[in-house]
Amino acid sequence: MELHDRPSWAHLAHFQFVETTLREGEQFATAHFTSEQRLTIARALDEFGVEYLELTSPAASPQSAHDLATIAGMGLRTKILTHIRTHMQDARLAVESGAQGVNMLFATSEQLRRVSHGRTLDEIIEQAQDVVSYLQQHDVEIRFSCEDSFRTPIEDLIRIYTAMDSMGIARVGLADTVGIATPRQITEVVSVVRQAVGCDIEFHGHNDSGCTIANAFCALEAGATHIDVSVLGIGERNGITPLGGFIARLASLDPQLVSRYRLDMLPYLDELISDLVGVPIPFNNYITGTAAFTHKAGLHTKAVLADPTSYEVLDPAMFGKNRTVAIAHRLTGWHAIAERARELGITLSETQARAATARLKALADEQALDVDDIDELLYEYAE
Ligand code: HCA
Ligand code: CU
Repeated sequence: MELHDRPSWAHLAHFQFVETTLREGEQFATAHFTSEQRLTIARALDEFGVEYLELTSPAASPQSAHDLATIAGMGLRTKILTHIRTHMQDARLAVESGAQGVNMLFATSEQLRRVSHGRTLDEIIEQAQDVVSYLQQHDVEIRFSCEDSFRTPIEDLIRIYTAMDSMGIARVGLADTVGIATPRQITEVVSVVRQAVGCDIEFHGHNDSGCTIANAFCALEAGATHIDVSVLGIGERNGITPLGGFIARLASLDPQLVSRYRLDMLPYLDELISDLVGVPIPFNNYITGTAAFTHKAGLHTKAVLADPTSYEVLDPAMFGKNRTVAIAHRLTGWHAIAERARELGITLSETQARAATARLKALADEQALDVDDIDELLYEYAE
């Protein structure tokens, strides 16, 4: 590739979303979805077009088991998974629920093995074998994940994943449970696992140290096929890869990578979950934050008015959003002021527009202004 060529990202289009607002998202501090809300969320995400929904284990509570069965029976396009421990008891409940697949996990890092089950790798594989055989008899799609994969020695990961792969499961999962992995580490570990197994690879990453979108992206580049996300990234602690943020990562490289989703539903999805968990959408949120498409400084607004791609890597219209050119402040420029005058049906010469802008800047130094103040001033110039 020549340096000036734009890279092609088409090879990344094969990925599938495992949307886990109804499992990981339920582990968010203020999440407590009613049955009706769970159904609303499932329908909306199905309409958006995610390939999989991951739901809370039927072993969690009677209502969880009931809602899982209801959602699995709704005939949605998306496949319904439930997240279970690698236990026969959970596997039986999963089969009874009618879920099409299970995402099961086992703690494998030394830190977690010590506090959670104390088993050796051989014992983990042996226990998994029984559960896998049982699930295979019932035609359930199986994913096996090593909890805390990135604090598990790579030899241990490979030993477990190759054993699971040879049992014929659909996917292995790598989970950055504690949000510690770096993008380069993800690239390395996923590449090694990609070489070692023939099955699909899922990535699940927490955001404790702010790398979750970069990590999911590196996992995809290194050969992961399934990416776990939740709406707004809600999950345990400060959450996981946000659906909208990952969409932004890909759409900015090539909109074709995500054109199969109903992108115009993203604002609705973010608002829905924000309402249900009682947490506002952050101002700096990808795509749906209040400031995501606001341009302010004169140089920026001039360029954006001439060609939006000058300072925008995402087209707001793709997501049913509008850009905002902020003009009521002292950093404003005369191009933006002239544009506002045109919107009001006022014709200004360049000299008039420059003069109006100079007055406005002086005013803005003294007090906060809003658009009405600008409009008033422009009408004065029109007279
Ligand atoms: C947890 C489990 C998990 C599981 C991820 C997976 C994690 O809540 O601790 O099944 O791949 O982050 O490890 O969410
Ligand atoms: Cu998690």
